[in-house]
Amino acid sequence: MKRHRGRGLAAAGIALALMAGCAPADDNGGTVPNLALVPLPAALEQVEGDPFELSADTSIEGDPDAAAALLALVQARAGLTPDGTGDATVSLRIEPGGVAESYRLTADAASVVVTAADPAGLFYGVQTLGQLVARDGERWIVPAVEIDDAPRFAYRGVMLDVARHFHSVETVKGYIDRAAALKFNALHLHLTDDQGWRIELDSRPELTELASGMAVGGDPGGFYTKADYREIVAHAASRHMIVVPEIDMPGHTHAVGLAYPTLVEEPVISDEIRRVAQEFGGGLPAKGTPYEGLAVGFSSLRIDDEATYDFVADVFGELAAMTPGPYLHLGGDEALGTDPDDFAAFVARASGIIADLGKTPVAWHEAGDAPGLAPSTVGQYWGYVRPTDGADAKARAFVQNGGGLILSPADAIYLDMQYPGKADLGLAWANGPTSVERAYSWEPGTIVDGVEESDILGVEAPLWAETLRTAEDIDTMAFPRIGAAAEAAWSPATGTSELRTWDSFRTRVGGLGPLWASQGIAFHPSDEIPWATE
Ligand code: TNX
Repeated sequence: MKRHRGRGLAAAGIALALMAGCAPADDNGGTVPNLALVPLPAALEQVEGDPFELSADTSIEGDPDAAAALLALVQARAGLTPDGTGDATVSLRIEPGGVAESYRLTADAASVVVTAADPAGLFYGVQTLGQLVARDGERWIVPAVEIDDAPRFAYRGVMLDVARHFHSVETVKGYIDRAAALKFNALHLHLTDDQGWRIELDSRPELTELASGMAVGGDPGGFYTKADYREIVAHAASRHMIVVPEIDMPGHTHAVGLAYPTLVEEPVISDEIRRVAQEFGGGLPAKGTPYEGLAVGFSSLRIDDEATYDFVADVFGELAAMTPGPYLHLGGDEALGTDPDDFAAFVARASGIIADLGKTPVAWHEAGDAPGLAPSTVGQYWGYVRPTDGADAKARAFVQNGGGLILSPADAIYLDMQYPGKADLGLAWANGPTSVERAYSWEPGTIVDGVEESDILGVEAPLWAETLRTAEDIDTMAFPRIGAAAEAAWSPATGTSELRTWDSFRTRVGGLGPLWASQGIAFHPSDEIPWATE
């Protein structure tokens, strides 16, 4: 068998096949598949030789969880149920010893073999295999390949805002499935904000009794019972994801005042708050009245009242007990209604409360330079790809304090930003609408000067929900741009091969259209992408 070899997909033939916008015809009148792999694997070699043919007679052997995941993918994509006993086998095995979350996938005419260092790696190998399944005339095939893959970053997150609009357990589980398929391993749930409190707590039942029933625009609210939350955590774990719950403080706390008026200050009404009320409606915030608008930065917990810290300890104590993952997120963004010294004192104490619970605090970048911030607090940077207003210095401060950094550049991977030419969903404050190309064209290693690769914990794509009411809205805003975030989080650095480029990505992501359609994902059919139809 003749082989074209080349590390990291550098072999010219592969690159051409991948970058061709459409699939050329082969001798059988079928098509030579483009390798629609997102995120791009660390190393891939396309082997010359016959592909593996997938049929009802194929036998899937090995790890039962991985086999079940593969079966579901193949049934959705190809309408096949490979439960045969034929010679053609797909073998799915764990072979401990490799890098965490890594896997190796080889496919040829006789077999497909996926071996992985751990269950997560095997799950990711199966996801890659699902992306490789392609129609070839009347057949379904897996092209002959050798893939060695492992993540660039340990933390690969998506964030869902369930506070501005509440989203059901089913919707959250669906988003977990979609994100895990792109090798994300963390779901950050933004559980509270000015418009509503979405998590039931035994120690503070008034929060959900009095502050969960509302949402932006007068839409219905809702909350997760503790059992719901545990169900989400368990579903995430089954897809190798942790849940990172966020209780946003000391700002974004207007809803807390509906349950505990003595814990919050009067809203601070700035000109910007008035402007947002004029543009988007919802009126001006008034203490004790539900807030249904889009303004941010007017509310604050009372910093000087010890009762506030009893509240913080109750809330994070209960959350810690039902969250197996290592992180609790305390928010800390846009606390414009809080005096800066008070803000610093608050985040220092809140992060200390979380650390004392045995968890690692996470905070938005504004909290980075607060004296007394708990050591090792993780920072989440939401500034621009080119930092403004000292946001990078604040992000750097977390690293100087012994913590890692999560990168969420707003003008690239805020998935709630409008698409160009599509203003019915999303906001546009982060440098205007965000094209798929802009979501892709940034490099995590060059955002914050003076931060080493090893200081970057990972990448997270937030999805704020002021304008998003349904699961379909979530799909539309996330897909395809979530693929760009997945690649930033998982794949080797931008430009390290000709495949880690926008030109390659747009073709690869376009090749995923049929798979996404088969899974019922309501992706935005962006005209930047050459979508494959089969
Ligand atoms: C900024 S960036 C926010 C959220 C909004 C979002 C809308 C950050 C940490 N906070 O409060 O929902 O913009 O895009």
